[in-house]
Amino acid sequence: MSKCTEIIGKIYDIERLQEQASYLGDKYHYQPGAGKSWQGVPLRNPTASIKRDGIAIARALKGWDEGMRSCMDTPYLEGTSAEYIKEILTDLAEYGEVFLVRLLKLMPGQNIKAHCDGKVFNRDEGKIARFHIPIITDPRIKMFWAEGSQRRPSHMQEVHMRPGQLYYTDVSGLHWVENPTETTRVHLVIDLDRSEAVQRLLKTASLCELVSS
Ligand SMILES: O=C(O)CCC(=O)C(=O)O
Repeated sequence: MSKCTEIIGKIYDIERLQEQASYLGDKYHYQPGAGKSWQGVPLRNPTASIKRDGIAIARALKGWDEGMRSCMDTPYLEGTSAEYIKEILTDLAEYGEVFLVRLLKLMPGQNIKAHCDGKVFNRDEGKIARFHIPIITDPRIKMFWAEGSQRRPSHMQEVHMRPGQLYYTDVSGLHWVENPTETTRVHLVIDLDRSEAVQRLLKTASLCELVSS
């Protein structure tokens, strides 16, 4: 089964998204353990904290019921500056409860190291479905999935996610991101309850091309 799925018909206004991301751009915080190369702006988390987002995320992932289900808007989602992002979240809330929401920024020439986020994100039996909406990207920036090891994978998938389009990603297995360009990649990353409506949405979606297997 594909690890990445493009959701047909879910395309958002890229100009409005870019405008909001540029307003929020100077509010980036470090992602836990990722140094300065990969940064995030917390938009929803279990403490509504903008300063201790790493701890809030850890809490969310630890006990998904108490953690994820208690996610709240942070101050960055207040006011008109994030109005369009809020519209998108309202649209997606029709499918499943909205948990953690972040703007994630990967610096030029930087990679997100290979890692697994756990069974809770599994496409078939997980409890959380992770979606991406790319806001700023370049066709050369790709996300990879591998079965087995990164160096000697038995299966591999490589996907460029196009701006403004909604994607589902299964981050339960080994995955990583490579940005070999001069562009700072910015994605809106949204975790939803893997409800029955979300599962139906995934069935009507197109599978991203498998480039090697
Ligand atoms: O693409 C991103 O910024 C994050 C991807 C990732 O590694 C994850 O969701 O765990």
